[in-house]
Amino acid sequence: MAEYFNIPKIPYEGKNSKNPLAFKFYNPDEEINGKKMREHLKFALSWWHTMGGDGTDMFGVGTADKKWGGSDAMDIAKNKAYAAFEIMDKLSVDYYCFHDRDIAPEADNLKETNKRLDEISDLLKELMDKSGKKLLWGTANCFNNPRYMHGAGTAPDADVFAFAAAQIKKALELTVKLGGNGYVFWGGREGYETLLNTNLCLEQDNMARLMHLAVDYARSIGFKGDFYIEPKPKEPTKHQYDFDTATVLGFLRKYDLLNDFKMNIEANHATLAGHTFQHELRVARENGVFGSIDANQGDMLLGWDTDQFPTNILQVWIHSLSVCAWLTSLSRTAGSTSLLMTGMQAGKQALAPMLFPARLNWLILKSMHLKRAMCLLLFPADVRKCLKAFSITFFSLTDLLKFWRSYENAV
Ligand SMILES: [Mn+2]
Repeated sequence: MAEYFNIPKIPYEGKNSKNPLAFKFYNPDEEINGKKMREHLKFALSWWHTMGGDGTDMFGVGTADKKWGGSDAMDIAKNKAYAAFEIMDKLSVDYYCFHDRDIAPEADNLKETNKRLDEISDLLKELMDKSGKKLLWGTANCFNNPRYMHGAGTAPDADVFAFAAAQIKKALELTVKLGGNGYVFWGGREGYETLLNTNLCLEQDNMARLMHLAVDYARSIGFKGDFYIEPKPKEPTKHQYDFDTATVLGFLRKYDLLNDFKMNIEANHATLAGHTFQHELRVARENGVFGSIDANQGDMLLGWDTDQFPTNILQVWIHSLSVCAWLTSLSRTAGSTSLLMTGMQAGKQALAPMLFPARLNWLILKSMHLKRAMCLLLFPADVRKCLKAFSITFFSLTDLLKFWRSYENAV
């Protein structure tokens, strides 16, 4: 089998390693609190960004070759699968996630399209059996094809709704076939541009109807996992019905979907909604709907979803607090600093791959001597607010500085 990535498997070499292609902190099989690092948080490769994203933007065509040496569409799809399993192995990533259209290209009709999906999912299953890699979640791409220009579940056209239902039915079958832990709804076009031609209530009734159909069908074919909604406030639609976690919570309660759905929270979607990622994590956690996260970051100088790799070490640390507080099942009033510190330690390690490229930011932070007074002066207002909230809720100032010092030593 041809090799797609001309690099060796990335080893763990510890914090003193000078090898740029080595993990300094993430040691997948190291046990922390009785659980391996790779089991604390399950990292997943996204098929669309990693294997399919070719850098296309509004003003030009793609600049990265993501054909993986293939010539026709099905060739490319197969090579993509081989390449994905190679890079997952080399990076010690145990899970992947996909939209139906990421793994196999759409054909002229539904029957042919589904045949292609059967063929590629057979290959994926074979590669999974060989490697032990797993599917985190599956989803259907109900936003690319022009038929979805006015939405899928919220489309004002019964044929479009029916097509979306059929597409989701197949995506659920694939998710079950590949043993996926979850199934995601991201409704990029489930929204509106103007109320002058939109029946807002009917559209949301229809979207809920589609979700109930999906849940009923999935349970009937043995799907035991969670459904997720990925909130996003805008882009491509101006007003999206799943604006943020609080909005989605209201929707789930209204339509009696809370038993089956949780949130898949993305950092850059949170910031587009005018929130911090931490806010979204906290709202989800405290309402019992914290499901999965997309740990990216946006660019504060841009107004769109840039899906960047997280490089702000302080932000990542603050986000890890939310995740770890959840992992250790701490309530806000428990006040058990030592338990939280243990949780944070585990989380710091588990999130280490995210911290890996952030060394430069960290060096800048270090030069500030980590004095809280300095932080208050130098960090943006939302970070100051977070620090203040945490120091009141969980920490004395001494604890906070102690943790930062141990963190400084670790980095
Ligand atoms: Mn995004």
